[in-house]
Amino acid sequence: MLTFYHSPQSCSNGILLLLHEVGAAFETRIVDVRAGDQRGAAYLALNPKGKVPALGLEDGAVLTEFGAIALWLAESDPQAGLAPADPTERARLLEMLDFIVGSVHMRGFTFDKVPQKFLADPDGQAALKAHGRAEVIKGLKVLSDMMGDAPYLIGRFSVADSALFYVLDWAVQDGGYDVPANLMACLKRIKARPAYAAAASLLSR
Ligand SMILES: N[C@@H](CCC(=O)N[C@@H](CS)C(=O)NCC(=O)O)C(=O)O
Repeated sequence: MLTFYHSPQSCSNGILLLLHEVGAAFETRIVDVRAGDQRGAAYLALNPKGKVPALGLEDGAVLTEFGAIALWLAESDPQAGLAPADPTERARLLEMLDFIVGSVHMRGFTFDKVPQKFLADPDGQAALKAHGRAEVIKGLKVLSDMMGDAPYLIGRFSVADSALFYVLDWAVQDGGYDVPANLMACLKRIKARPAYAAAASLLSR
């Protein structure tokens, strides 16, 4: 059985969705990042990065980083078709995944949501927040253009959409962002998937 370290409403929502997409057997341990659980000694002993998501494997190893966990889950169930085998298609998938997590999330939402983590000065925080919001807006436009008329980022549901899912949810719920129509339609599609219904009770607090 896998052990999933999760904070509802955080980026680990995307991994929760994937765990259900592949029908994994797992137990969930809540690590409430708003309460600071990720900085507790017990959690740091298993993930010194002090972040969620993390995934404990059956042999005791612990995987961290959204992209690594997402690809591991895709490989655990090749039949689910969550990551293409073709090298170029796979590189495109990684390109999207990395852009969503590394840029839209880390350089956009992180600065928008928690500028106080980086700067004490209120004016500096306001500037950082504005920078984060501009990065999110730019990122959503890039993703919208990449998706075009397709139903999902690479045409069919993939691990890239699990990352898209959590950033779109943030954009709609906390951010008041003007989300492009094709991305909104994709979010609606993701929420109509059985995995979303299965995950629902642990997606929010
Ligand atoms: N690069 C990491 C980022 C993970 C991350 O930033 N997680 C946030 C929640 S969305 C977190 O754990 N924040 C707690 C903290 O930074 O103290 C990944 O890809 O998994």
